[in-house]
Amino acid sequence: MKKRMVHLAVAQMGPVQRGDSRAQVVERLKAMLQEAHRRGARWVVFPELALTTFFPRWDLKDQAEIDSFYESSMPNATTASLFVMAMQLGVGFYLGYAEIVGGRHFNTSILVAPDGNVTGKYRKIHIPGDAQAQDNAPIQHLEKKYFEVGDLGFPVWQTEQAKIGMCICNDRRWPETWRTMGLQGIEIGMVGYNTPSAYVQWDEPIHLRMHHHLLSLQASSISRDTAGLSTMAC
Ligand code: CDV
Repeated sequence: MKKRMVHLAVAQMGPVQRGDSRAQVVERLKAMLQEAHRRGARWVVFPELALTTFFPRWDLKDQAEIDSFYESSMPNATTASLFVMAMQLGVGFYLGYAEIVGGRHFNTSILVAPDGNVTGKYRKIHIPGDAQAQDNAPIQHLEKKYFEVGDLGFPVWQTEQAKIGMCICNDRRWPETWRTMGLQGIEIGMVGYNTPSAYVQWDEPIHLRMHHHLLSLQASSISRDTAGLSTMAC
């Protein structure tokens, strides 16, 4: 395999509050894209559901309000300037967002090439949490209420720099995610994630949370079918 140098960045954006607008979030993403470019990055990974607050933590009742968290097209009027900036800077990116298509709801990520074009799309397969709110839970995790299981498999995409695959958060903990992409020759695995500080189904001690996160990525990167894989998690 020919040796290549590809500069990669993960853009840790901090929390998005329920009152934050998409336009405000996009400005934050653009500022991080610019900083990553200044620091030499060619690809940037943004988190899971990056355009809004992580709404699965609330048991929302009003369908119109629920649907307001999803995007029906990408790019769209609010995100277009991020794509234009990426193209002008020649920086590709991974972006996680909630997608609504024909009344179906997915937790989605896209791969946007350094020329600004959408090259790949992935829909989260390992949907964690509950379909119904748990009584007396201090924080809900209702991804099963808001998303169906992704229907696009685990593809990889040949870009100018490398063969890139995507998954989303909980997907990183399951071997079939990496094996499926490994068998297709993945070289860089991009993972947007949003691991909550408290999870209703699993009381994981705080000191183990980062350990298990890194363990999943490192073990998957070094396993037989993904030898030489770089993982970028944000
Ligand atoms: N957003 C996620 O998929 N979070 C899961 C939690 C719920 C276990 C994670 O793997 O971090």
